[in-house]
Amino acid sequence: MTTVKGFDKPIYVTRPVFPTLDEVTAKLREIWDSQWLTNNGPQHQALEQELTRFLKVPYLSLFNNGTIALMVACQSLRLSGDVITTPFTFAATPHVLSWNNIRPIFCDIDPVTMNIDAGRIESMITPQTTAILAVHVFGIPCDVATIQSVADKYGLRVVYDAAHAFGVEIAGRGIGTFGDISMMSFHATKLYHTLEGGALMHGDKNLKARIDLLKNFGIKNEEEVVMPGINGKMNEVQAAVGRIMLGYVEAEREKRRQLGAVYDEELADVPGITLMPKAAADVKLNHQYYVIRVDEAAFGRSRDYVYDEFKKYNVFARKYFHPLCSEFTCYRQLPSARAGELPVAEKTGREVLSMPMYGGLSADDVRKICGILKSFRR
Ligand code: T4K
Repeated sequence: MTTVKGFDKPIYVTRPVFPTLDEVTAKLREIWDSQWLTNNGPQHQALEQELTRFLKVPYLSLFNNGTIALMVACQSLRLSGDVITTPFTFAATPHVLSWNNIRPIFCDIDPVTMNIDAGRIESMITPQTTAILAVHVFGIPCDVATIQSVADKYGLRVVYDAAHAFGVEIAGRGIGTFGDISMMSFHATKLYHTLEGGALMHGDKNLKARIDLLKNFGIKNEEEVVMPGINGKMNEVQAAVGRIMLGYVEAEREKRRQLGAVYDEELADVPGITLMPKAAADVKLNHQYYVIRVDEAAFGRSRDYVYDEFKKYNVFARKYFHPLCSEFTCYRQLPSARAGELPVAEKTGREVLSMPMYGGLSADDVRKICGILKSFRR
């Protein structure tokens, strides 16, 4: 029997992409020379233009993080009442609804893509429903066509949490062009980052003006404050790092694509392991995450066993997204969150495991991680 060895150093689910210190120092010098640190400075203006082009969207507004951006998206569309969303997401998604006094209505998910089950949305609409807040989970696009047709039929707004979907395209169209507004997160753990940061994307010039007011306290000029805004501004250091990181993102995407292919190859025939879902042929993915599912009956071990056992080998995978948002104490009393209402999400939450995925890993590292996983099988 061969014994599988662990790693000498911890292998985390991800590591941020770091630009060189020289590049950062040069940009910091520009900022010091400009004597401008925040409030729509030159780095901010430049990054906004660069990202608008890169992400192929008509309009884009930068934010200090993705959560505040999504809060402002709800405010800018004046959402209220109930909003249909997914339980299989990061806490920020339903939290922004709550912070806007909106009740999240959890809809079950698709068993393959793990995104909101677009075919179920219509049955959940009531007179209180004002919008659909869908998430392109792990960068796999939602069924945008079905979601839009349901929204059009009932006069609902569509907001996408595209936190995971930087650089994703459908048939050459930027993912941020679907729905009324899309949010992206530029958190350090994302494929592309600005240390912390985020953006809203949409196709409406008037909406951009409103969003830009809302993220700056509603200040129109020194004499007029025209709406109750918040402080959602990205500062110059974040924007400068973002400009540097644009030069890294395609290489990082390609490295992750190659590592994803190694996972696919190594785990293809392992009973009880479901690979990262594939997208339609016309989708350009970002390969940010590699997520497997562990079927306890077929694999002989549970996801929790795998997660715990991996740690003994210095591998720190993550259970994104367990617990489901509908299982949080602040939401589990909602009728849509009752046990048994969300069977696919509940099963997925028990089975998913985000595997280490970042450009600093080698193909051999991934083969070793897969070897460790296979050694757990009973
Ligand atoms: N919507 C969705 C669907 C989201 O996934 C998120 C964020 C949001 C909205 C909100 O966007 P932001 O407001 O964050 O812009 C991480 C991220 O903090 C969070 O941004 C992300 N989703 C979520 C999926 O993952 P944690 O609590 O798992 O992060 P943490 O600190 O445990 O980091 C994960 C691993 O990364 C660590 O084990 C080690 C490594 N790491 C992390 C950091 C911060 C480093 O090596 N260096 C670092 O600096 O939430």
